[in-house]
Amino acid sequence: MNAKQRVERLIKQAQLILKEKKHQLDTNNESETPVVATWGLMNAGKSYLLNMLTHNIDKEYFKTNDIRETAEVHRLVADGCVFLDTPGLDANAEDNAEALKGVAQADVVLFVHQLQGELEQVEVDFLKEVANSFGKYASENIIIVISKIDKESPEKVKEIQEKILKQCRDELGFSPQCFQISNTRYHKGEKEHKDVLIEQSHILLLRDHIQKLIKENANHVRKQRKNHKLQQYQTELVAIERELKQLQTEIFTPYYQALKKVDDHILDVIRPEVKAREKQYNEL
Ligand SMILES: Nc1nc2c(ncn2[C@@H]2O[C@H](COP(=O)(O)OP(=O)(O)OP(=O)(O)O)[C@@H](O)[C@H]2O)c(=O)[nH]1
Ligand SMILES: [Mg+2]
Repeated sequence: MNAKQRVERLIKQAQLILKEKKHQLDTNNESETPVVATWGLMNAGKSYLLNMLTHNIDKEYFKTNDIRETAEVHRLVADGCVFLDTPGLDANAEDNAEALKGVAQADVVLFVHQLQGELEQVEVDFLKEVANSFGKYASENIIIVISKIDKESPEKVKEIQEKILKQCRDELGFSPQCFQISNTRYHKGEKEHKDVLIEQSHILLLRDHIQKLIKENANHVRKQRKNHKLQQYQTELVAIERELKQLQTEIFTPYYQALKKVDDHILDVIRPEVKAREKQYNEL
């Protein structure tokens, strides 16, 4: 890429950032309905969980599948919230970006992790940036949901939960609430009116917790995330400005050097010659 193309690219980037910044500043978040988003690796049980939280027992509103299913953000309003289902992470870069778009709007993030062991490195990496954007609200408003607990013994679930919470504390610097849930238990419990299964699914506990959180702090969280975003834009703009200045120097340095050469030539060669001619002339 030549210098001209680099300058054009930087200017385009800056224009985009300024547009997004203006959009952020123009949006009055306070009147919006609170947003809850699921997020996590493929097949973790995100869509199934949202069906259970949004009372979709008989019919799947959010499609579920054993293979990669959700490829774009889907939304549903229920219980006074907007619920967002996002594509599973780590299928491809486009899906990851799409999922992050959903998460960027959320007041509450349900990070769904299926019971296979502690958080994978890729999950830790994804959580890092989002936890940062939540600032002091990260511990409250990012909830770790361990799904499919019907597949393991309670002891094993507890052991995995402890490991995950340690990872969050040590590697991510926040201490989230953790819910151990089973979508299938809740589904069966609702269908067959089995209260014990409903209770053992912990879905109602999670639903109540989300409602409580949203009433308490949704607006503050948005402000926090908005400020974080604005700060990020500012940092990016400063970096672009620095790069443009650097390019300016790179572009003009050869011209300055050429000019200086002409200058030096005048000083070294032409001026003495002019002086010599002047002297000759004066001696006439
Ligand atoms: N045993 C058990 N299976 C579950 C549970 N939750 C989801 N599943 C199954 O796990 C598979 C994936 O569920 P989805 O809800 O589609 O997972 P997802 O995270 O939305 O997947 P993507 O959209 O592809 O990222 C499906 O076969 C579900 O039936 C659960 O609590 N227990
Ligand atoms: Mg899904």
